Amino acid sequence: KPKDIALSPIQNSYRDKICLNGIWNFKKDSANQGESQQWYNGLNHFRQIAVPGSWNEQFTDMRDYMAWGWYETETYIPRSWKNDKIYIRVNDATYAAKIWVNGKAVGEHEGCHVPFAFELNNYINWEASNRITIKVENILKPERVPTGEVPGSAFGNFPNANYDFFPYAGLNRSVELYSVPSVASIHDITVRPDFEGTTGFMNVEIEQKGALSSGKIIVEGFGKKIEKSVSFTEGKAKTKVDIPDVHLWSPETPDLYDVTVQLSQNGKVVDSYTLKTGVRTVGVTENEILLNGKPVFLNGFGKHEDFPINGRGSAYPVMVKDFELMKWTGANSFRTTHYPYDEEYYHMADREGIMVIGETPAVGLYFAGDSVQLSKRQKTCKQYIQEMIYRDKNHPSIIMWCVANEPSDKATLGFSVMRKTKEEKERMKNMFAESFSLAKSLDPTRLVMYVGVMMGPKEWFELTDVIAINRYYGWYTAPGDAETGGYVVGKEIDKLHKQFKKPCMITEFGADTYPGCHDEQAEMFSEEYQVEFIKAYLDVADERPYVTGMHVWNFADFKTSQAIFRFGGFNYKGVFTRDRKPKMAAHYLRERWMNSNQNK
Ligand code: GCB
Repeated sequence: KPKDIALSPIQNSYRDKICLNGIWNFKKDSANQGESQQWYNGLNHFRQIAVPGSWNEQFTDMRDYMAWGWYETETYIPRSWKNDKIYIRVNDATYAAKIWVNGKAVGEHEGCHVPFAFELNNYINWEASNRITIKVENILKPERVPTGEVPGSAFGNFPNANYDFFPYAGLNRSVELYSVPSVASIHDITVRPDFEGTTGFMNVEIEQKGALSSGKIIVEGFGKKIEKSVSFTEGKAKTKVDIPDVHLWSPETPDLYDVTVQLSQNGKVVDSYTLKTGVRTVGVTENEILLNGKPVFLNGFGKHEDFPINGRGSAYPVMVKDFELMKWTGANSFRTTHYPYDEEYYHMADREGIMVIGETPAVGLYFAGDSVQLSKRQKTCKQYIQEMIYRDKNHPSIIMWCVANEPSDKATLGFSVMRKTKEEKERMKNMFAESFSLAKSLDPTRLVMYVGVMMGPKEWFELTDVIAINRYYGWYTAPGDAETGGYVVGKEIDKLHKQFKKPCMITEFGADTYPGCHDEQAEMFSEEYQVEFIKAYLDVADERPYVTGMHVWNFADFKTSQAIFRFGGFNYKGVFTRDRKPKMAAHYLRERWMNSNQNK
């Protein structure tokens, strides 16, 4: 189980937090000599860096730099925290990080876009300031997830990531210190919602650090306050809260309840944690995805956390604008391609009524490499599933988990395909099946899916709840011929549905479009062609009752590694430009989605 990341830091009468965002000291360590030279005792000849933010965008000499970088800041710890347990939480260090506090090593973590936390009590100076040092590297490797430097990869990218989005490095999200009561503290809360008729249920599981025996759950909202006592055995408690006349969460009514958990000792509250969540169910039939028992159609996008100069760094004005623009187009959903996003995205989605497919960083998984690399990768994929579900499980907006984007049993994408034996293929499917059963066992209340690549193995769809495919007929194949593209995707999806009898989604389809490029006869890269392409695919969906969602690739243009098919270092499949101006296709989607009956 991942450590200490289930509940994000909050402030209330029992808990406190300090956000360390701002300008830090930074030093490049290309030769990886910082540890032997004890840079954790203080950096010298450093530069300034903004946290959060990717280092690749902030300096004139570090765009493609993926090796070691040292971050350093200082902070005092408030005296009021003296009796508390104190933690540091790093919300994203891409890719691997090691932390020192006052020159002492505190902990290490591998993996990007998921938080990690360590207890600091033994490392703190109370009367002086505390030096916090974080060493980060993002060296691309085939055994890492996402993968890079895959031998024989057809991508030909520089930097050599096995995917197209730029491998932005560094502290991309906030770094926080926080305190929790030391006698006992709430460690994890899992709320599994359900309803019957007009009564809602919350099945609540609580874990504490400590050995207190009693606590309370308070569910509050819409003029009601429901309180229930709970008792703990071995630090755990479980109960079911009934909510009469429940307000269900849905895109039309994103209604949220406050769920407060309290721990008490001798009748006195010791710790309290409040989260907002909703009551809704997710299900599936042969043809439909069901939300609260009713079919929903997912209109929306694949996205990226990507913006000029911020790189992959959290940029809340951009996030708010993106929700505005998604709603402006009439979208009701998005997939967190290709990694879990900053937690604020899910809070926004909960409040705005946007349905989310939460995806792990498992992208670029081609089954190249030796068996040691493959098992290491597999372990990381499973770690991500745990960390993501552990962090995000209480968001009603998340209706599906996506365990991987475009994994393939081929050695590389497309060209130099290595022939695999039957046993090898079996082994890959089994590895993949492990991810599905892990996600299902951690969260039986949501759908679990993966996203299939063009020419990828079909038999893996046996594992998924929803058939999701990324298709680019009319772009990478049949270039310039959107009509054929639509025809081919229609034929393929009919076959898939007939074979697997599951609802289908096209999770990516799109055409690179240079903003301002026009043609009276639609031609590739023109705004007209992007509209024609999107129209052809949306028509395919409209004609098929078992198609339950269409996510355009991409919401906005984004930075890529350099490659011959990425002009200027960008993927131009956005319907908005990178600075969020609409292309013709954004207007087209708005016209089409605003007038569509989303629950067809
Ligand atoms: C895909 C990938 C996505 C790429 C996209 C493209 O299938 O999932 O990450 O950006 O194709 O534009 O090639």
